Amino acid sequence: MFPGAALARMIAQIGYDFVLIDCEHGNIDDSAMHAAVSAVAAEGVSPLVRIPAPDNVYIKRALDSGAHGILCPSMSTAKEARSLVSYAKFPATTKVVPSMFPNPPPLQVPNSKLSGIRGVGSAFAHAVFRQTMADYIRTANRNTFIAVQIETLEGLENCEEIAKVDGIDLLFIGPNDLSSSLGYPPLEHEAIPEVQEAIKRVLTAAHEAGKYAGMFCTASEHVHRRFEQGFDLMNLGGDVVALMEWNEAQLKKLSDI
Ligand code: 3PY
Repeated sequence: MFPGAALARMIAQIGYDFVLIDCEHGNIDDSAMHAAVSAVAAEGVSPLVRIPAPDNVYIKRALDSGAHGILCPSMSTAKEARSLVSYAKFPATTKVVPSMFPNPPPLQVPNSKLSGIRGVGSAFAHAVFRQTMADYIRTANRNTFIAVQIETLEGLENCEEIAKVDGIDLLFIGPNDLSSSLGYPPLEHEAIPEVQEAIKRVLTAAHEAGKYAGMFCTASEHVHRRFEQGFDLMNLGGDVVALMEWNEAQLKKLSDI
């Protein structure tokens, strides 16, 4: 959530598989997002960007920075999910000019169901992937990861259809928003049976569609429990909370001074 390449690099060095750069709720602008993506990738860790909304501009900016994938909040319908995928995928190449492009055509994007409308032109993305630009363009449609958050009643009701959308790789539960959307206090979600049932529904929807399921977690015990339940990808808290909790705990121990 905090901007800064040094901070992003340090978090990447801790041992995580990915670092989520939060441009939805975090204090991270476009320029800080670029810096964090490069810093995380340089440590051999995957930079994922949580974009503010399912908007073509945000998606293009995140993927053009070289992010290995995006996480989109509040996905509501399969139609919206299809648009999201199309913004994140280059158009498949359907024609070649043999005289200009020897075998294999250097910029050809394989024709597949994942053809979209992503614009070509980033000078950064291929470097973050340690590829040539041509290789990046050829492989990005299958290498960039697309995750969507199920965290509203509407998203929950449509989660089976959203999971089936080609190109959506993972359904990620935002338990606090999901709890709010179901009419319960956000931070109490662990104790609310209806929210827990909703969480199971999303997990099942993802796996039945052959996709991954993930969940926002704030502590290692939560990660462990969700892993045992069958979830595939969890985050673990965040920088701001970690900083505050450590300081509060240490300061409390000094309260007798
Ligand atoms: C949620 O818990 O709703 C989240 O989206 C976490 O940021």
